[in-house]
Amino acid sequence: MLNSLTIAISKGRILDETLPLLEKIGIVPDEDPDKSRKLILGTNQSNVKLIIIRATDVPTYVEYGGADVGIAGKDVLLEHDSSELYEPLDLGIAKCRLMLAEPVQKKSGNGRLRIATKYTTAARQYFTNQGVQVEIIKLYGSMELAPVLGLADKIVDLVDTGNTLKANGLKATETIYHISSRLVVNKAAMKLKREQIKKLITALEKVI
Ligand code: PRT
Ligand code: MG
Repeated sequence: MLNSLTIAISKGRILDETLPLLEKIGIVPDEDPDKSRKLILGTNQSNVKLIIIRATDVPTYVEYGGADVGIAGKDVLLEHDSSELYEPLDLGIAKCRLMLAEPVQKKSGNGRLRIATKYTTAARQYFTNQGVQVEIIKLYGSMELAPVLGLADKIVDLVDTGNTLKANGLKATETIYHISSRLVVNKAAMKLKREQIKKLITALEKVI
């Protein structure tokens, strides 16, 4: 008798890139997760369920055992205290870069550099390593606006094509981190459901 296994995933690009991987290892949801309003989806494997949550909530659900495993962007994991999670596998999906960006037409700033970002932990670490003192302003979205409206000198944000920066008169100057999505595992589940989780990891390793 197999234990049940719950996998936490977020809608959007992570789900879009995870479903083909799951299909390759023989896990297919009962309904299209993009269309369904259900937050818990069964799959063709009676013991495997998918739970659909916000990207930033994935590490929290997995840490507290609401889900046994999850798929989360490294950006999200860098902002979460990940000592409470195992991170056994880089899935190499939903890739992008965490970058420092500034206005193409630099405005003359004096005093301490102000950085607007949703990624305060990663940004603070980066500037500490550089030995540069900055003021970090936490925002939850639309960081690109901050330099335009004079809230900050620069931003730290995720960049894929660079189109969003460009459209807002910004350019990336430094790569802080190469981001991809990782498989994360609840620590207790890793013990209690060891065989099943190992099987999942091995199967995923073969298809990435
Ligand atoms: O949107 P929501 O608040 O629900 O959560 P979320 O934004 O965390 O979810 P989602 O689905 O947007 O992103 C999930 C994960 O995808 C992130 O945690 C990253 O690990 C990864 N990822 C990969 C990205 C991007 N590429 C990306 N380009 N996440 C966000 N972006 C955004 C970026 O923030 C910027 O606004 O896309 C814009 C830049 O894209 P370009 O192509 O214009 O450079
Ligand atoms: Mg988003």
